[in-house]
Amino acid sequence: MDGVFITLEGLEGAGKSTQAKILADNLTEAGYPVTLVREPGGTAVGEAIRGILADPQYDDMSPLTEVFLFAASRTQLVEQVIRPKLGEGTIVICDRYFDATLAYQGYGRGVHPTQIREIGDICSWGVRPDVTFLLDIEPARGLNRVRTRSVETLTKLDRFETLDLGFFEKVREGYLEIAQEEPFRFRVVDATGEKDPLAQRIFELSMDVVKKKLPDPGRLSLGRRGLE
Ligand code: T5A
Repeated sequence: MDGVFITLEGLEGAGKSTQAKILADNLTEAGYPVTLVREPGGTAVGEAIRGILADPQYDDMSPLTEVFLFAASRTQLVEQVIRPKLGEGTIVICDRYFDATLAYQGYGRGVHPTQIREIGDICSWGVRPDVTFLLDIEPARGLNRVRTRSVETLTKLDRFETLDLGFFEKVREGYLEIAQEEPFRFRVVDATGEKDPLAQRIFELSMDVVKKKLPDPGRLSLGRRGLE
């Protein structure tokens, strides 16, 4: 049985992690099996790679090196978690996926999109999201949320969070273009409002996709019980 693959994209501070967690809770409460992962990371190898990518001491990292490191983390995550879980009929929610590489390393850093797509195809094993939420927010507003959190939690900003506004404006433009190219997969949502109404909207839009692919959880559990 095939599961449902949901990804969340957007700039720093857009609220992806917050919304991914709420969506996972809501879908679990609705009775579906759910796995929540993030990129880069989501596996032991991926989290180690995340440490290198986030470390401000590597401010001379070449854009193509970034592409390969994100790709390495993704390969591990797809092989170890995403593909097996989808194979079991689980809903997999991933906080960022291959669109982030196109937006950040492509539009932001200037790596050629053909190179990114070729590497992306290899590292994702052809596993594509069923639906992708682009949480759209003005860069300054998103970064403001992240900087406020950094002060409140006494955590340092990572290598990306210290980049200038111009970089994030290019990334945002890139995301919006990518979304326009694939209107059937993308749902662009305004991320500037309150958390709860946004969470409700994302849940409803997710359910439209989930209901088309998975049996309703009532029947799912009856079927399972029947097999015991
Ligand atoms: N990257 C990643 C690439 O360059 N290429 C790639 O291929 C990939 C996969 C990852 C970095 O790597 C880059 C992109 C990133 O720069 P990360 O730490 O995972 O680093 O970065 P983000 O995914 O951007 O995580 P953030 O935490 O910065 O942003 P989120 O997840 O969008 O925001 P969230 O939910 O953590 O919320 C941030 C703050 O805002 C508040 C939250 O409480 C929190 O304090 N908040 C709201 N406040 C007001 N209203 C709302 N609606 C709010 N929603 C959340």
